[in-house]
Amino acid sequence: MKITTDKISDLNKNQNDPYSSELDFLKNKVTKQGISVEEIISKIADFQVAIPSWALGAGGTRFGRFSYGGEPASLEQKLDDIGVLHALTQSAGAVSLHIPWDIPNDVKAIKEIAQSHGIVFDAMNSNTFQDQPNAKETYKYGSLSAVNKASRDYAIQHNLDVIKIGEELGSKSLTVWLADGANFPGQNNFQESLQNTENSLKSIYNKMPEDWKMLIEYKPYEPNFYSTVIQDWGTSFMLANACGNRAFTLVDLGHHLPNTNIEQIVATLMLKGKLGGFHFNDSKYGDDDITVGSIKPYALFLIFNELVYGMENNPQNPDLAWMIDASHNTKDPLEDLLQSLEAILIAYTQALLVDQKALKDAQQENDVVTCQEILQNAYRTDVRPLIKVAREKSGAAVNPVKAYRDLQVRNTLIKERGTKTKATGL
Ligand SMILES: [Mn+2]
Repeated sequence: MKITTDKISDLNKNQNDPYSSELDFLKNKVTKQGISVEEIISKIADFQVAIPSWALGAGGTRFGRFSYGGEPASLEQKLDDIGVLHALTQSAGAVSLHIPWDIPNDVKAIKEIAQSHGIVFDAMNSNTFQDQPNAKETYKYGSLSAVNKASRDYAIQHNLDVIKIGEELGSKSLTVWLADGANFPGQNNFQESLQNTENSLKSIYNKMPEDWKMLIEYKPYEPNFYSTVIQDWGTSFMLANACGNRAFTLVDLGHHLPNTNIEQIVATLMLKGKLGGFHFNDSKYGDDDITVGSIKPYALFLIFNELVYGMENNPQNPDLAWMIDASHNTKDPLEDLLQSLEAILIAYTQALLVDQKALKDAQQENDVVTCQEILQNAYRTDVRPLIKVAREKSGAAVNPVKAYRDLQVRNTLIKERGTKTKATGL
């Protein structure tokens, strides 16, 4: 299914959602604060988030999986689904692939489909957390960290294969997330596991093309419950430094223990020029992978406040690879992704409204009350009219979820693909 720009502009014309009076009110308010409305609108329009190929079908828990029907069964169909999201929002202009599930049969054809939707290939993701059919070595006891050299070499080669596929598609980065760790005390020698991981990552890094980046993700627990080899940002940072200046830490919001101050981690990494990528989701307990902003929107805003500060003040940090990393057990996956994109843009826009100069002054005066007032003044601003106008200007739907429903996207996908298809890559 392809949504044309004509269809979207018709929907925008006929929508019962006139937002012009709210927009005028907001423009007045923002202009009085000395902020350029046009600059904010163009920053919103420019913000692009990658959609991972594994978020387009119904996810699941280890207890079960409930299909939606019309799920993409091939890489071509996954790109078509992201094309729908991008047509509706103009902010989902990238895909992040997961190998081995997304190996293209015909690279040229896949590139053409992506191009027709305005989608570029963002970071490539390797998978060494499970054994594929006919695998010659096992990852049961770890991959890049394994005591068994054959398993380590097999995992290194897999990452190099992923880079090769990514090069053909035009990707420029590799994301490494390891499930490696231990379920029981005494199972692993911590030092040996970490050293093996460092050596393996260096082997991959040294063979990466010169214009590629390596993004190293961390996670405190799960699937291993006693220890994880790359457990936190400090370990990832250390490994990135050991590899070289094109290796960076990747922060996934769900990969922290409860109450971790993620905004402080972001600030620290950006100061050191080592924040490479960001995975969005939300959680109540752990790596819940639920809709961005659905549980802790204020935390998301505080994180964006540091990201915006870092993007403006830390030229030593590279442009960030933004991606949604979520799973959907009870919502239509595409509607869920639309809600996530909305939440990301809201938090980003609110952070753009923070009066940085006034905040700095208040901090220098140790005026704690004013510091909080400044942050919460931005957070409590309903910025949605700015997002709507940015969308309308860039040819997206003013209200993407409503447009998705008005256009009967899910029903059309079910008619095209049937009810029994299953998206791969989870
Ligand atoms: Mn992630």
